[in-house]
Amino acid sequence: MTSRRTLLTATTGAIGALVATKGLAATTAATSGNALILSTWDFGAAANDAAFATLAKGGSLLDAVEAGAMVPEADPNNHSVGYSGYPDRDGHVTLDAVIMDDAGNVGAVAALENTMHAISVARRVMEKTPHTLIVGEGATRFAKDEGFPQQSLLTPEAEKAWRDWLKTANYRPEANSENRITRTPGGALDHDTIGLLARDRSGRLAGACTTSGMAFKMRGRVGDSPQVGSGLYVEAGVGGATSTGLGEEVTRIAGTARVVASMRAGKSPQAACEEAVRHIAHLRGDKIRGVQVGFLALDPRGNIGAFCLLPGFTYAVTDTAGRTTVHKGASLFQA
Ligand code: SD4
Repeated sequence: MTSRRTLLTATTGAIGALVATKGLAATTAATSGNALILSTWDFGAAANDAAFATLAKGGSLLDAVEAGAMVPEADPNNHSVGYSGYPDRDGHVTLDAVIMDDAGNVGAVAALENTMHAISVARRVMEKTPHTLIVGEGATRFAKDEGFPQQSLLTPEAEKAWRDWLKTANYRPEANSENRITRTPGGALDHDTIGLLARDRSGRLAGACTTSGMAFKMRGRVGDSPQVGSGLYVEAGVGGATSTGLGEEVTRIAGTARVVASMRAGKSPQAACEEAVRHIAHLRGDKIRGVQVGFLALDPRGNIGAFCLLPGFTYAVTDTAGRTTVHKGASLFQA
């Protein structure tokens, strides 16, 4: 397999410094037309590498995005995807995930408990049931019945964060907590959803999105991530899109369906992401002050789009040679 290393697009050698830098760096041109795998946030780099390795071994696009999504799901230091995700306000870790190919095959779970790899359960929904989305107790039972290992997903660190949060019980999602170097459990409401898009050399596409959602959310709350057309949408010959940030703001505009619709109508992936972000701003005005939403898009030729409301959104791109770079997304607002 090609040897690769992760490159940053800033002059500094650390993500922390990259994120701390004010201003925008629209770096899509560096890889446009050559992207194979695209994912949200800096930690997407490791997920992309797993996805690329899967493709290199002859795996399918679905295999690749699933393998990528499984990386942060298993990471105990990532507090908003899979194992060790921050719980809801009642202390339950609940996971949301969706997987989709460009032929309209899709599976999703929401409010899943006790299974680390929500993305694999979502794929099982797609492959073994007549449904596209199973939620809550039914999803949890389905995963158990399908033989997925059952365990508590609440780590001591996440439990402590929750208990600290209970002292104020103030639900106030913070923008870009993903990129903090020092995460303060209980202080920062981390929300590190990973959304992945991948294509093969013939231009077929697939995507995956997995999260534990907003930390300390209401019990039963489902965000954008597992909802087709909000957290993820993929369409043959047109492109795919995924989202991150405060899910309610994505869901109310069916964000990724909108991005792909714009691409279908002829917009570039970049213009399509920008249009969706501008629409949220137009629709919501002052209500989205301090709120982050980011979209990524990939077309069948490997052109990418990335745009967000606030500075601080980062994303990872892997090109056809397997080289992975981390970029800052251009934003509508400066702060
Ligand atoms: C949610 N969109 O549950 C997710 C959270 C997220 O970066 O993406 N955070 O609302």
